Amino acid sequence: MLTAAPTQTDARSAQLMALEDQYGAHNYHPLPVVLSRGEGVHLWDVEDKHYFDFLSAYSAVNQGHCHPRIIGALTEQARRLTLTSRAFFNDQLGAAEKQLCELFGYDKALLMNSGAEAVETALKLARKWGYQEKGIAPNQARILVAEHNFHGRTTGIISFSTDGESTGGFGPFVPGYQVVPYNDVEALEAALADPHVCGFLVEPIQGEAGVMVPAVGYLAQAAALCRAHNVLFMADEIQTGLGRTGKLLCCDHEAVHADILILGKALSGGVLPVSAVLAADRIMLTIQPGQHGSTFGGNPLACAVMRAALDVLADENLAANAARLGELFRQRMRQLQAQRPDVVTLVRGKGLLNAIIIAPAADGRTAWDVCVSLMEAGLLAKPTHGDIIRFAPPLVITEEQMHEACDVIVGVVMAF
Ligand code: IF1
Repeated sequence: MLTAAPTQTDARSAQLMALEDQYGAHNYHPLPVVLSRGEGVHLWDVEDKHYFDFLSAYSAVNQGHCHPRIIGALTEQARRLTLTSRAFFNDQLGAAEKQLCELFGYDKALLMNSGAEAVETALKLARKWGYQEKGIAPNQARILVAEHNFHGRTTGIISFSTDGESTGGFGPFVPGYQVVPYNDVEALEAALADPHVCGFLVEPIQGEAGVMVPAVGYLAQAAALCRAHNVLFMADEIQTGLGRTGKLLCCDHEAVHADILILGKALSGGVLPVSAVLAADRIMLTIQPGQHGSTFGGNPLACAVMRAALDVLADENLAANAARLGELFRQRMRQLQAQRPDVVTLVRGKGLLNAIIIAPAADGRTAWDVCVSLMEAGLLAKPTHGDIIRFAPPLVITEEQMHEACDVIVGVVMAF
């Protein structure tokens, strides 16, 4: 592990943090580290100090930082054609849509940019289908969402958030949503009785809520109930998809084929924003030309990058690697929990989407302080909701790197 001794260029980090503080909106509270280079599971800050990346930009960098095949596709396409708008055809989009549809088993794909845009697209699509195919009265469509959901930050999406931090001061909100408890089949079945319901939007594992893994069978039962009530099962796999939980999709653990599949983040290997909504013709073709779109949606550059990112996932068997090394990680964390139950109270996750719960120390130290100590020891992770630390390294991590990173985590926690 490369670690440089503190030098006067530490001032460089401070200078760059001050720039962001003075000229940037204060909509984040980052850990005090200024990154300047990435490769695979490795990051280096401006003082050339090395870190293991255990956040992967919230699962956008599954293929590892600056993967050469993806960067190659980016630079090759960037020299030819980056954007035409969808006013015209381009020579990258059709092949990219075909690759998506064949890989995930759908008739049609609609490409957008951010994850939130894909979620908004899915919501509009479910409503359109509800009116046109299910016969719901105009403007009466309802969409069910889970308590503690996170699907993005637009005013439309926070309209159904149950998190005060996400909603406070941003009203008024978009109507037509009903919240049901997560991981509760009976509550979902009761809510599905409403004939105005056209869709159920759910994360197969709730990431932001703290890597909440539902009971085995929940997804399969939820999908079956939706089908029985002629309601679209909509899986938001923006964070859990693309190998992160040890299968291509988290829904694959229960052989659930969502009516509407939502992808983002690692769809581009973290190189640029690409998101997608996939569905059968009976659903997707309810949107007619001119009824939805986006300037950059489906641009040639994004398509070339996405195709390389999907190839890397498959060719390097990243889902299988995530399954194997995720087991190893949880095993090491459970050993640590046994040694320091006063600090680590719970370990949970699937594949390489994991979290540990940190008990607040008597002196008030929290998960944030653990993350600062981890940063000083050369590993980057971020707390969520105060006492939970999410660990999500790129899926390219090797067994040796996993042990080395776990040694760092163990060292920090044992010293707590
Ligand atoms: C932030 C959270 C994670 C997502 C799911 C849609 C989106 C996200 C399941 C929207 C985005 C990001 C957003 C980013 C931090 C990160 C995050 F902490 F916010 F909640 F991962 F858990 N569905 N999640 O996780 O995709 O529009 O961002 O491309 O807002 O701080 P996006």
